[in-house]
Amino acid sequence: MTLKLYVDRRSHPCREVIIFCKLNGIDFEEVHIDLSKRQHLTPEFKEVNPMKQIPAIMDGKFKLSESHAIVKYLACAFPGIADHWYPADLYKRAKVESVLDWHRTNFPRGPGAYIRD
Ligand SMILES: N[C@@H](CCC(=O)N[C@@H](CS)C(=O)NCC(=O)O)C(=O)O
Repeated sequence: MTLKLYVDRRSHPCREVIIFCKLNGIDFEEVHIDLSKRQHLTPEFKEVNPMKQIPAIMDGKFKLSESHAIVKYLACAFPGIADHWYPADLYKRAKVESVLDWHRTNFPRGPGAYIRD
């Protein structure tokens, strides 16, 4: 059963999921959802992610969207993923969550905010 990634490599959250899989040797089938052709709005893709955004995955019958939720799921669902990605230790895991939340808030703002401030 192959993991399916619904992605467009022009999208940074999509690249996050692809890079995580490649770094960790997770096999996947890449399903290209071309944003410029509005393929994320098709009825077929809406079955995968009713929110009509990429990235999204299907692992067997399990469907999931949101890049951070996806990489955390993959870190737990696939064997042999190094602990440092999503540590079992509560305090270390909390630090990872903190960085992910920072990233969610600040990355979409782009570098302009840091150059200005
Ligand atoms: N918080 C989401 C963001 C997903 C997102 O904004 N995806 C964009 C591509 S970068 C998208 O699907 N845009 C199409 C739309 O919103 O109509 C994540 O991290 O996965």
